[in-house]
Amino acid sequence: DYPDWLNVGVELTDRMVEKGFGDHTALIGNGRRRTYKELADWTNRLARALVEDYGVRPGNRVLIRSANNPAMVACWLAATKAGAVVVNTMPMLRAGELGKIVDKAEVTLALCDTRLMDDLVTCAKDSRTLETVVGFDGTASHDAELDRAALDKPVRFEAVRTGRDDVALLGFTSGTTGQPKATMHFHRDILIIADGYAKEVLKVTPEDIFVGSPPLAFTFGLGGLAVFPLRFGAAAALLETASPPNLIEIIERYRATVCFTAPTAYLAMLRAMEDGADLSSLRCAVSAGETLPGPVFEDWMRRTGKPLLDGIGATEMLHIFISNRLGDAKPACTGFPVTGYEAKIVDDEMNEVERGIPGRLAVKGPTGCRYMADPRQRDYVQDGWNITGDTFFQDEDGYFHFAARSDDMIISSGYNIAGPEVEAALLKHDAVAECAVIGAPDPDRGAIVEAHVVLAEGATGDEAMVKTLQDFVKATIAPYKYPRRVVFCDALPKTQTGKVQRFKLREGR
Ligand code: 3SK
Repeated sequence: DYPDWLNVGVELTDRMVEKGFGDHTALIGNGRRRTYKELADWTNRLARALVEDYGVRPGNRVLIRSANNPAMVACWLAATKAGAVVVNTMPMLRAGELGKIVDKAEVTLALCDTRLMDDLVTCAKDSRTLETVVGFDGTASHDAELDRAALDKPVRFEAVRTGRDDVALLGFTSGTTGQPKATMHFHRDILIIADGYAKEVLKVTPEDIFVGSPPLAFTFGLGGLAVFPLRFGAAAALLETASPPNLIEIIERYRATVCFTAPTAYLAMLRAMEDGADLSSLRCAVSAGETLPGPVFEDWMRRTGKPLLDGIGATEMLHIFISNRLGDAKPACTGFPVTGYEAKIVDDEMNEVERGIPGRLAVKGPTGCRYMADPRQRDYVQDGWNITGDTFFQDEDGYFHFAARSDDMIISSGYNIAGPEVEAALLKHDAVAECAVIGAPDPDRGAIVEAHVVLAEGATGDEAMVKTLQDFVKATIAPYKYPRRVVFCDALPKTQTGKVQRFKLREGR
C-alpha cells in the first residue's frame, strides 16, 4: 500500500523528520553522528546542487563510486530525491569494469569520492554518455567540488514527484559467472524490503544500531546499512574499516544491535574472537551472500549465544527473500519465504518436486526480477518465477535447505554430491581457513570431488595434510563424498561482493 507518488529519498529522510525522528542519530561515521534532520538538510542541499549546478533531470542515470561512508549514502539519497536512477558501484572496480556499467546504464553523471577518481576519469574518456565526473569528499570534511556546490544551497528542496513504479536503482550483478546484468528496482521496492524482511524478520526498532561489511553498492549492504535503519528511525555506523576481524571491535565500540556480513566474515570473527569479547549489545546477526555452513552457525551460537540468521537474497530480488527467523533458526537451513515472496523447488520442466528432493529454486515476489534490456530475462524468469541458479530442497516441514549453486552439484559415479556440504565438512578442521569444492572431469567417474584449500596459519600443505583432510571428511560425512583431490592455494577467487567464483577454479584446471 504505497501512494502513487513516492520518492524513496524523501521517505528515508524528510518523512522521518516529520514522523518525529529529527533528533535521532541516523548515520555514524567519519568521527561524528548525524541526526535525521541533518541528513535531510544535507541531502536536500546536495539534491539542489545536482539539479541546479549539474543539470540532473528525472530519469538521468547517476553513478556513485565510493566505499561505505555517510557521504555515499547522502549522495544516493540526494540523487534519488532529484529523480535520478542511481547506479551504486564498488570502490574496487577498475576502469574497464566501470566502463561496461556506464555503457549499459547510459550513465551521464558520476559522483565519486575524490580518493577514487582515477579509474572513473579514465573510463569517462572512452564513454559515449558519461559527460561529468564530480568529486565529493568521502571523509566528509566537505572540501570537494560537490560539497562546495551544496554548501550554500537552501535546505529546502522540492523533491521530484516520482511514481512508486518508477525505476530508482539499477543493481548490477555479475553473479558468479562474470557476465554483468542490470536489474531494475522501483522506488516502492526499496521500501518493500524494509517493510517486509527488516520489519517481519529482524523486527527493527528505532533503538537499533546497524553495522556490517557488505558494500553499499551491493544491495545486501544498501538494505542492511542504509534502507533498514533509515526506514525505522534507527542508526547505521558506516565505517570503511568494517571488515572482519575488526567487526568485533566495532560491535563493541558502537554497542551495535544488528550485524550484516557474509559467512566467511563470521568464520573470521570466530577465529579472531578472544575470550573477553563483548557482543552483549547484539540482538541478531545476519548472514547472506553465500550459504552459511552448519558448523559456522553452531560455533557462533555456542560462543556468542546471539541469533545468527541465514538468508538467501539476490540483486535480482533486491534483498533477502528466504530467511530463518529469530527463535527459529537451524544449522544448514535457510528457513522459509519472507512475507510477500513465494518459493518452490522445480525440475527442468518447472514441475514442483517432492519434499526432500533437490531441485532448482524458483522465487516470485514484488521486487523483481526485471533485467534491463537483456535477452537473458527469458532464461532466468519463467511464468513470473525467477530461477535463481541455486539447488535447494524443502524438508518435511517446508523449510528450505541449500544444496549447492546449480553449477556446483557434482555427479561422481552416479552419486549426487553437493560441493558446499564437503566444504562445510572441511571447514570443521582447524587447519582449513577457507575452501571451495568443485567437480573435476574424470574418465572413470565422470567427475571427482576436488577441494581447493587455503590453510590456516601454521598448517603445512603436504601429502600428510591431504590424507588428514580426506580422512577427516570421510569421518564427518558419507565417505563417498571425500575430496579425491586436494589443491592448496593462497587465496580463493572471489567476486567483489565476496562470493567464491568456483567457475574460475573449474576454468583454471
Ligand atoms: O546476492 C546475494 O547473495 C544477496 C544476499 C542478500 C541480499 C541481497 C543480495 C543481493
